[in-house]
Amino acid sequence: MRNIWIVTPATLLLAGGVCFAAASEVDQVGQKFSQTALAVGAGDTVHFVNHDDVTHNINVIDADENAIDKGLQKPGDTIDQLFDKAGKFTIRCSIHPKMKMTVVVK
Ligand SMILES: [Cu+2]
Repeated sequence: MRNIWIVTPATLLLAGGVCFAAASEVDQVGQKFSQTALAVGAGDTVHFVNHDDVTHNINVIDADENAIDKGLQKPGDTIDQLFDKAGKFTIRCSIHPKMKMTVVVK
């Protein structure tokens, strides 16, 4: 009897032990982030989803206080941020100063 192997790209990735990028979601509800801290791997993307009925904003601030302003985020909008380097980042909303969370990239 002959074995038939079906090789898909996913099989190759798993067999090779290759790390591949993942995505995480953070919700904005009640003018808060759904978590205060999130750990991701370098190369991962975080989706910030505005579930509120007010406009938010995403600022990504690194350990050297360099900020990336991702702009205004209307209700229902998603802002994606790729974290391609290791480090600790603070996420803030410039409209609601109490909205703050940390993303640790390993
Ligand atoms: Cu906000």
